[in-house]
Amino acid sequence: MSLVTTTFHIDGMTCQGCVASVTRALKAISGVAEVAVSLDDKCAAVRYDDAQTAQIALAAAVEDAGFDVTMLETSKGFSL
Ligand SMILES: [Cu+2]
Repeated sequence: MSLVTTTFHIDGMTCQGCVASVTRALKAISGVAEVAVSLDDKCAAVRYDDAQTAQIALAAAVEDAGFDVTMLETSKGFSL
C-alpha cells in the first residue's frame, strides 16, 4: 500500500478541543493512517492511502467538523 502525506492549513481552531475534533474527523476516514494536528501552526498533516481516500474527502471531513481548510501540499514517497 502506498501512503501519501498532505498538509492542510486549518482556520478556526482555538483550543485543544478543536484539535481533538479535527483529529477525530480525519481518523474516522478509512484509509487514513496517521494524523498530526498543530494548534500553533494551524495545520494538519495527514498520511493516507490514496487508493482508499482522497485529499478532497479529508478536507470535506474537516469542513464538516466546522473549520476552514486550505490544502497546502501533497507528497508521495511513503510506503509501507
Ligand atoms: Cu476549540
